Amino acid sequence: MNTKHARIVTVDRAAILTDARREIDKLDMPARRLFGKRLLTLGGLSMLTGCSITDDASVNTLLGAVSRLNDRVQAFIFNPHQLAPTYSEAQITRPFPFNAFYSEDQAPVVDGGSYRLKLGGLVSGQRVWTLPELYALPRADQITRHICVEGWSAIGRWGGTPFGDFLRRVGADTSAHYVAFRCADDYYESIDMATALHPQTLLAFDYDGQRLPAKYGYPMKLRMPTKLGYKNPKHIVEIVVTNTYPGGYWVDQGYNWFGGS
Ligand SMILES: Nc1nc2c(c(=O)[nH]1)N[C@H]1C(S)=C(S)[C@@H](COP(=O)(O)O)O[C@H]1N2
Ligand SMILES: [Mo]
Repeated sequence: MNTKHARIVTVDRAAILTDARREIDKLDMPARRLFGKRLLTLGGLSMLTGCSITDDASVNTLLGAVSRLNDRVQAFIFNPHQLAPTYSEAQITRPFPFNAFYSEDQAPVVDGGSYRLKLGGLVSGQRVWTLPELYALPRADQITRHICVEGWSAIGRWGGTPFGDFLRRVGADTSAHYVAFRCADDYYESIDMATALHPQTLLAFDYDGQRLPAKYGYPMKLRMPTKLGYKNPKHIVEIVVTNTYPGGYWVDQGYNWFGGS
């Protein structure tokens, strides 16, 4: 037995498949059907991803490749015109849950008076925006469901300005791949341009008819009913349009980047 083969047999095949299945289970339903459980053999996965599985580092490479494949499939099947379900006021979850990588009393305190939203990257109008200027933009409202991968979902009502229109207004290159967000806490996130331009993607300033309270992301969050909770950044301070993959706070710890729901 050569050393390479010796290393192959030390890899726990069942554990790899469990992890791979977890990656594929993050896909939404049509994509999951597309993959099917038939592909969930080590041979099938390594063929699909072009990875060999010889040691722990290669296993991580394989799982990363499964996740990136998952991104591409989700992007491919994402319908930019299909709307997420909306709900009635009576269906709003009260109180709406708070979630962050810290507890509620540690939510960042942002001073609205001195706040300036920065725009960067592939944007011709790289000026800063004050809150009153942003509040004067055309308005939209939605009652939609927020789904967190920690196992809860809740219906909430957000108000703000359609993000695609805002991107066009500021002269963003809408053929770029990514829109990245930096937040007042240590959070950061990035999304695909198709989702940025989706009609229900909202730069939200309000929650349930009031200014967003600190816990829900004052002074603004990106609200996307087509994406999982962790993709929706709160406390946005900078928006960058780019072709360089920016990652995200949870994504860089192994969550799937596309994060469609
Ligand atoms: N800036 C920032 N945005 C964030 C997070 C965070 O910790 N910081 N957590 C994310 C996660 S995992 C979820 S589920 C939602 C929670 O939003 P909520 O507090 O309005 O329910 O915010 C997302 N956006
Ligand atoms: Mo979440």
